Amino acid sequence: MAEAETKSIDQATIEMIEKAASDGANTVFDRAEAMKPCPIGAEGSCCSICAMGPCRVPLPRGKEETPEEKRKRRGVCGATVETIAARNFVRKIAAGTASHGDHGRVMARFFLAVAKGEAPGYQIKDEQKLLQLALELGVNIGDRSNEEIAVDVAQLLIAEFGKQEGELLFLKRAPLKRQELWRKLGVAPRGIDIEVVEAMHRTHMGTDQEYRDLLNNGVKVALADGWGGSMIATEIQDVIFGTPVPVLSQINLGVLKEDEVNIIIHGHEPQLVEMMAIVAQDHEMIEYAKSKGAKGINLAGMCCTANEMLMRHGVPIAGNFLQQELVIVTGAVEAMVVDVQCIMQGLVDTANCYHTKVITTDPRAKIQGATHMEFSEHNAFESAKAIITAAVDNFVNRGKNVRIPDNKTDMIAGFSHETINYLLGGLFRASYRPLNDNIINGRIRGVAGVVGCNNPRVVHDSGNLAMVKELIKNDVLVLQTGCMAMASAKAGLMVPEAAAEYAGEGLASVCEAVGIPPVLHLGACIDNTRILIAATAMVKDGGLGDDISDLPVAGAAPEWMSEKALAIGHYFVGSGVFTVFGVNWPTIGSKEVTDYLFKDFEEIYGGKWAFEPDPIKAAHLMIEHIDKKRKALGIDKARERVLYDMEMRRELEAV
Ligand code: BF8
Repeated sequence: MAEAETKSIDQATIEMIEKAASDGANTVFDRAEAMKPCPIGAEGSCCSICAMGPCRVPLPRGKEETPEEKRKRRGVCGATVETIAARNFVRKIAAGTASHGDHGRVMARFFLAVAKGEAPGYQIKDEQKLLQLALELGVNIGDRSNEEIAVDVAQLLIAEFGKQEGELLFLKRAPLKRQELWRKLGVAPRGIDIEVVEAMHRTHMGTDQEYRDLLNNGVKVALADGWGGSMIATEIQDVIFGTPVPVLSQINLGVLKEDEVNIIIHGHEPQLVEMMAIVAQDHEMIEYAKSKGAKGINLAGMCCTANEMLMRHGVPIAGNFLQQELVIVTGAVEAMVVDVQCIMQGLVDTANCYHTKVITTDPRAKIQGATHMEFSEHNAFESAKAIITAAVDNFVNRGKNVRIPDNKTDMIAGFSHETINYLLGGLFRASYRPLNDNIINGRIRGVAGVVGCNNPRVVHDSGNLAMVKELIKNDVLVLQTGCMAMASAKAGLMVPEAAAEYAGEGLASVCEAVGIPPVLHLGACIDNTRILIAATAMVKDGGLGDDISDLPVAGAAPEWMSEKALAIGHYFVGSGVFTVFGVNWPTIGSKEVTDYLFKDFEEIYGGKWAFEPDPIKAAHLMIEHIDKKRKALGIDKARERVLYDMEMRRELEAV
């Protein structure tokens, strides 16, 4: 097997890893090989929060530890292994919540600017969703204009970030039983910023030193992400840019065009890319590109920005997280335009081997060696035009060393909660009833969310693909977001025909009847909140228990890498979902902490964590959990009947 084939299962990626090697370009794959993970940090046993350390308290290797040895295994301040592992874990959750929250805050302020007419070029696209939001939040509609209503809604949502008391408004969306549990446990978040700040305080040297308390507080912070910052971002983006509906597009490095100016947009916040999508089609801009010898301007997305553009405009996706440098290696990219989160600093180094310009656009995220062209929503058209002009001007610098892999795959995206509701029930009786019915009658065994990043410690895309294929083969409907959604799309799982090829008979029959793929793309990572809303809608529709923890559902992130992924996982667990992560587990250095998250949490929250690096075994943990929930609901027999019927059918066919 060629060396590159040990790093990815995606042909375009393999081809570009080989090209990078022959061009002398350094990528994440090379760096991952040169830099082995620190085993002490990886297990959560390194405490670096004060200058008496850093203290390393790793598990003893190769021998049983006596209680006396365990008692002495502490940091200089006396912090136990449990405290150190729990503090590290909660700090990561706080960082993830802060990242999603800061994205949500920018969106909320942008929403206010749009409502006040201070962001020319943008308007409210989904009036229906705005009015629903206003009703939900108690904003007066009367005969007021959309803009007047939007000002009030925006102000209420902005206030969520700095709120000091009470509860986040969107907690009321959760099933009643869940809300009561959160209140009883004292984990209902008051605001978004306050929970992040309190978590940073609690985990400071010498504050909270009871690991259970720390981990429960971690739930409070994570809920401020899932039912707070991320949910606010999703809702506002739908109102301004439109709620996604099914859209056909293509994915992988083959979406680049040899004879056009290729611009990759990479990051997370969609206001710039929305305007870039408009400017790239502007007649004057296209003529300008022609004057430089290009046939046109080709925009393609990377990471979550790609998901945003795909869901709402059908803009093709160039690739997922581990492909960000490789897209530059094609030699065909004039500009890599980035904003915040998941942007590797290595991009600049890779770009130095080619003609690509790396352009940072957000005041919070500059990169040494990149060109900074700040985007202003108050002057969006001009900002976007300046960036695209810089890319077009760079076309003449494209060298001869260009190779675009010809891999690109068709995909369908755009499965928002509203769309699923409509597809299942129709416009006038939109509901999750048909989904619940098919779960109850056993055709669909359960629902799984498979989300998260890529990680070079796992063969690129392999964890996702093995897991998703195993789940759908076993009649589990899969919902996806983020970079994992892209891995499935590249492998052809996000077209309706995939149901007949890969899904079990029960799931395939439902997909065929509704006309959907067995793997649904719900959007970017902040849109994991659509999964929370979908789960809540399943509870409210009836027949599957009265809390999210009763549902036959499970979650996973087989190739995760970011702190945001931990925040997402923890809010799913705190919302009652069994969640399994691959790659590594950041508290493995403490048996107590790990047991608390993997066992005790189920009794407290109805959801718990698990770690399983083998994706097939992980899929079976999810299926086992789904079956356990089916049994508790008394619907396990229905599935046996469906399978029996199929068996009988096969026997009949054989006769
Ligand atoms: O926020 S899946 S690598 S791009 S963190 Fe990042 Fe992970 Fe991709 Fe989107 Ni989510």
